[in-house]
Amino acid sequence: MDAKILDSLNEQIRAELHSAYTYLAMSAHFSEKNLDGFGHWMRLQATEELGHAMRLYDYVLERGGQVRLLGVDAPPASFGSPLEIFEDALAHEKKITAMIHALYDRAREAKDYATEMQLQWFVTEQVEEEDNAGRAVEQLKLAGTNTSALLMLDRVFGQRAGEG
Ligand code: OFO
Repeated sequence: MDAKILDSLNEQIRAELHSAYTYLAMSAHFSEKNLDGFGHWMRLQATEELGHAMRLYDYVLERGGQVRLLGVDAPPASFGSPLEIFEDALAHEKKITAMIHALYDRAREAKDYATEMQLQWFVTEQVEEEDNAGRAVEQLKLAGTNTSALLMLDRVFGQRAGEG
């Protein structure tokens, strides 16, 4: 595999692990605040992110490349309101989408068709990721400062089921 593509894939593994770390920190924060539904949602999201990292990890190995696990930055130690947290999640997903698109471009330029195919799954997944976070932001905006509405959303988010 092209060395630059391999570096970018290892970088993407790091980004997905960082996403998992970030969502796990958000989950812990929500649980500490007794918003267990949002905590559950974030915990599942962290698990999904780990799955994304492992999908790339397996792919690199399958292609005979070297998996290099890079350092993962610590997530923030404190968080704002539920709305601010989901706004951060949406902004984070937009950054991840941009990374995936840049990686896709690189695979195209290198005529690395297998990597391009692999990344197609991620392109589709990012549409869902942004949609999920975006809908949460809009719902939290609707709830505003209404505590009953917030608690109702917490219950709804607590019903999120894991994938597969
Ligand atoms: Fe891996 O999609 Fe979110 O970050």
